[in-house]
Amino acid sequence: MPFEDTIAAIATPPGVGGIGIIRISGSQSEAIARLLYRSPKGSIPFQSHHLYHGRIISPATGLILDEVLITLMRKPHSYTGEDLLEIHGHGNPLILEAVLTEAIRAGARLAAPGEFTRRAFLNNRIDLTQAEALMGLMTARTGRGLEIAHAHLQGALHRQIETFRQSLIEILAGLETALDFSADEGEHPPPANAATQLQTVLDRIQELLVTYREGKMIRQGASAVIIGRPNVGKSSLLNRLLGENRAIVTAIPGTTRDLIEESIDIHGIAVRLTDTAGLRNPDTIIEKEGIDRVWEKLSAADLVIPVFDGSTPLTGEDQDLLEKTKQQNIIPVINKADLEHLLSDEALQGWLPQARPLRISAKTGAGIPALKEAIYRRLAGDQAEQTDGSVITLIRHKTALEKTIGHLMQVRESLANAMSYEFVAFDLREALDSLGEIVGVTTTEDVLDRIFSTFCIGK
Ligand SMILES: Nc1nc2c(ncn2[C@@H]2O[C@H](COP(=O)(O)OP(=O)(O)OP(=O)(O)O)[C@@H](O)[C@H]2O)c(=O)[nH]1
Ligand SMILES: [Mg+2]
Repeated sequence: MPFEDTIAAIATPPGVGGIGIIRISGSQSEAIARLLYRSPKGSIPFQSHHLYHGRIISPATGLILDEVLITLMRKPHSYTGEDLLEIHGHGNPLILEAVLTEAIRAGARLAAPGEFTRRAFLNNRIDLTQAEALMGLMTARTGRGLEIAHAHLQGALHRQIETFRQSLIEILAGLETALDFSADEGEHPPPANAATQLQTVLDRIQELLVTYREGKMIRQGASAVIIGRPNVGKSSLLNRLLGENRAIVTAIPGTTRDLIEESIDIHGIAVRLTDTAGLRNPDTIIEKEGIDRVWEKLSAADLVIPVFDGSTPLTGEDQDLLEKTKQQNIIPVINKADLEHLLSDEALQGWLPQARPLRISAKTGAGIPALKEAIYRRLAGDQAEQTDGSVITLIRHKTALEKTIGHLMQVRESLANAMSYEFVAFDLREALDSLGEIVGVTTTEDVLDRIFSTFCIGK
């Protein structure tokens, strides 16, 4: 689908940098290059994918705007699938804006956010999952997030969805053939192995769907708040998890006053950990302010880690805290396991019927790997695989898979009740459409607008 207009944008981030890049895509790219660029060698052929050194000169004033490297990537072998010009200049916003202004005077228009990638999608260079993976590459917070984005960019999710689609198309074709055969006899034959085939696809779609919980955590990260009465070792635990002495640790109760936040990577999930002020009846207005902040922080936390001191029996403050976090997603931790055990699991049991406390020592590091594992499991779910297999990370994919499953369940019921072919085929087609939304076969303009508007300008 060729576009009428040629788009242009500064592709490098705002601010000063070693290099700044302007991208121009569309049928006028070469004409713009020929108008603005001057080679020391005189006229050049603009061979595709070759880099040329020279200057950008304002056609109106004859002034040199920048000394650049320029490359023209001719269609269809470019990012957008159109003639794509890249001007690599000096990374000063004044220079880049001057060059961009000349490109616009020469006939380009300013690109909208994500418009280069949108053209790549509309010109069938990439599918929608790959376009989204490009965004994932830019926003990944952990190495694992990057791995997933790379896998999706290579088409892993696309291929998986296509396999599902092919299986459904086969089922549909099988039913049609059966219908043709039965037309003469005027009755429906049993749908042979359609029901088993359908169940296989359904199971595989379900398997992909359950990866969302983990995928979402990997994409957006999670927050975990460490709480407890003073001196139980909250700051020591934060330091131990981080592997550095970030928070002040002393034997004086009430050492931490403010919230201390740092991130760690737990099996690919960027977990923002918050150390907090010890919870007790505050002595001063400063301490009160610190404790108020803890309660505010708790309400938005994905996970709460209440810490208890294993070398002392349970106190009223501990019980108060247990009472107040009853509704939260918690991993209770008994610290100071290196000292004599004076706090039994049973003492906490009444408060925590489901969650068994973990024994750790922030001092020696004992139990820390198990705690990290528990944090990961609690956030990503028990089914999380920690493999590089396809993982979905976007709510858009999750919703489309759920819709697909809904339609396929309908198909299953129709088959079980020996409903007529039309019923079965209708829902099968709906399921195919829902799957098609993921890869972009059946995606509306609004959805495309929503996806690409989250991109940067120049991408
Ligand atoms: N033996 C032992 N001592 C620990 C352990 N963890 C922390 N401590 C000691 O307990 C004291 C309090 O530790 P912090 O980490 O400051 O405790 P906190 O919960 O942050 O205290 P506040 O900030 O006052 O609320 C310090 O003297 C630590 O060295 C542990 O696992 N074993
Ligand atoms: Mg502290």
